[in-house]
Amino acid sequence: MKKLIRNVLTAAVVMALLTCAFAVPSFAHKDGGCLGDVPRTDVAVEIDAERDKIYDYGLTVDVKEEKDRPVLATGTVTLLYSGGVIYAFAEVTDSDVQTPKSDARSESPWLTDSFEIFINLPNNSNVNDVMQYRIDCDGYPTVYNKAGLRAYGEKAASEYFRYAAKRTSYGYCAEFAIPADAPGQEIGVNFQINDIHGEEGELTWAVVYSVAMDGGTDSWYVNVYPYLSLGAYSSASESGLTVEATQVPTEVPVETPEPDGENGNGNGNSDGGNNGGEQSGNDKAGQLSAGAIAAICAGAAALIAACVIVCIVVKKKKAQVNENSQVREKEE
Ligand SMILES: [Ca+2]
Ligand SMILES: [Ca+2]
Repeated sequence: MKKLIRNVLTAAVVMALLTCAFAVPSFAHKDGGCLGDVPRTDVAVEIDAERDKIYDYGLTVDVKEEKDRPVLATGTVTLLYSGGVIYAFAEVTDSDVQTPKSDARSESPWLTDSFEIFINLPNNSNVNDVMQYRIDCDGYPTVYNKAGLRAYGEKAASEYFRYAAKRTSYGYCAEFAIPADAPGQEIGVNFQINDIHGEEGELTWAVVYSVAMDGGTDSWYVNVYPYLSLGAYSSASESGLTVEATQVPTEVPVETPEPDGENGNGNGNSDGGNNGGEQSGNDKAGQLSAGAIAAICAGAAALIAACVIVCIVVKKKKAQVNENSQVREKEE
């Protein structure tokens, strides 16, 4: 009897473990599309809001998308990779650059004319792994993530990246140096321009194109971020750009997420805790897939079924023992 119970429980545990193993979702996601390779370089880049010559050979990404609202300010960001650091030079065309308010800087810095870079270093679907770096039009830096980091201002943010910005005849430019220890690897990214305009200080924004959305991604919707590689197959020197075409990364499409145009993304860009709606949309990104949840439930059901079988067997055995003992008592 004990052997039977042991065998039933062992089978149930094995079944549950196998079910859970197959339930682990794939986190390598390509759904946003590939933006290309960021050339590696040995040429020094100065973080001074001036465009270094070497940027001419960098990877340039357009930042001009938004699916549902008008975009007024657009721009580009040009990227290089050197010594484990992403160098980014953003050029924003904004006809109404407004001086950031001090309370906006300290409490809601997305409500400033500013440029943001989102880095998902593991290129996964976990929104808590995304780092957000922002520089406003006059050079105020902020760093944020949904895992609890909130480093606003020079003293706090300087620990995480180097930065500079200045106004131009067409708007402003911002230059970033962001540590990213992932040479040759693919990382998820998003880029965003926050545009304050008009007497009321209205906010609109532009982000990078996502294949999965056929337009702009939402700020924190990591599932549909596009990705790029860091110095995987190209390099830049003062003599030009070299592309080693044989090392082009393989793009393997995976499960396409459900596009969520609304995404609860009230202003498309606020830092987590400041916008409950946006948080809900991104929580969705960090959740397990429906298939994974179903498989886990199936594993749990197998365990429960095994326990029920064991209980029935034990109950029957007890009843049989009682019956036998009663028979023995009568015989005695
Ligand atoms: Ca520079
Ligand atoms: Ca503006």
